[in-house]
Amino acid sequence: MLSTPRRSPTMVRRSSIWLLCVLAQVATAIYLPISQSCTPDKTAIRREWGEMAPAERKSYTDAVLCMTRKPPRLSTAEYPGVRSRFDDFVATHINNTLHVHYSGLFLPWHRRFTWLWERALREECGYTGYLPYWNWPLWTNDLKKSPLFDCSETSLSGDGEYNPDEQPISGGNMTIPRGSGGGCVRCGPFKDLQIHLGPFSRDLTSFTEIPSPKFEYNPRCFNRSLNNFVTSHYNNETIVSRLLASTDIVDFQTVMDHWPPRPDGVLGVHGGGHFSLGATMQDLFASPQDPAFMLHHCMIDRLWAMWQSRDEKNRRYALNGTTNILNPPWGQPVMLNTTMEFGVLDRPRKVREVMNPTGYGLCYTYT
Ligand SMILES: [Cu+2]
Repeated sequence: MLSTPRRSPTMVRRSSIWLLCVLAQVATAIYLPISQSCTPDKTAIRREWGEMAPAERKSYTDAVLCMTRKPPRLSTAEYPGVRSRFDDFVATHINNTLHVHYSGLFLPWHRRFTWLWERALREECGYTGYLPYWNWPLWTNDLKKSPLFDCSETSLSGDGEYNPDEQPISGGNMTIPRGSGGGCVRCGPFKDLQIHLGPFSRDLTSFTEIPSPKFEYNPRCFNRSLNNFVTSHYNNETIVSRLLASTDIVDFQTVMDHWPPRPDGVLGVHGGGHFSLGATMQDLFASPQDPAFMLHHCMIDRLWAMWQSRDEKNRRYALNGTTNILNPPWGQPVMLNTTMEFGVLDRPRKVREVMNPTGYGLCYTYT
């Protein structure tokens, strides 16, 4: 009969330590996803601006102002125009603009970007709510009378002063009349807001390099030009319903950026929101300097999330386009394992990590 070889006490000790390690790893692997999993009781609810109580709206704009007073994490030597934590977000947007607009990364990248903003407000500025959204069709008749832009203390400020130099915009097959302001915003919570980055020209001269003024320091007032023509033509209920009725991701992206929904359509709901506020918000690179930027993109994210959840099987992981602006033929197709960059705001993230607002550490829904 063969006898089992006797093991020395040292061997026994080593193997039990090894076993303990394995068990600990297994326990962690099981426990962590459970503790981090997004259950309904833990899910944050993002609400429409007008749905929030006046005090809640004020706490949001207070937190935004707090971000404008906090020191940046980006180096001012490398980014001379970055003077605050708020500017960290603006510069990160500028740095990624040529990859995350009119491309396959538009929806995924901005989902993470707005989430990082919400997290920063909560963790660094004591905000206890969640990111609000700007539900465009509710306020298309008169932006100046909306709770977002009525210039009250519980708004996001309102129109800028009248700037006689602002001109209508001609593009494609139509002309957009000028807005009603165009100058400095002098009322509401952001009346003294100074912006530091941009402005960038609307003509995209290069698709591969960040144009001038890059990250130069250019302090000036925050300006707006409310434009009811744009919001009523491009952000109305009909277009939002058409967006949600999109049959596939290509269709969804088309309506998002073009109306009528053809490649020659002028503005979709995305551009519509930007041009409804004009001035600062119209800047493709530096638009996050308008505090309404995050609420506009929160609405875009909401519509994407709603559209995705209506057909889990076909839409949850649907992607289309490349990692470059206007999807040039040489662009790399966006896949679930494509990496997105967020500079000092976050570690690089895979597209897969943002496809579900209740997965990979994200845990929110919308009213
Ligand atoms: Cu953007």
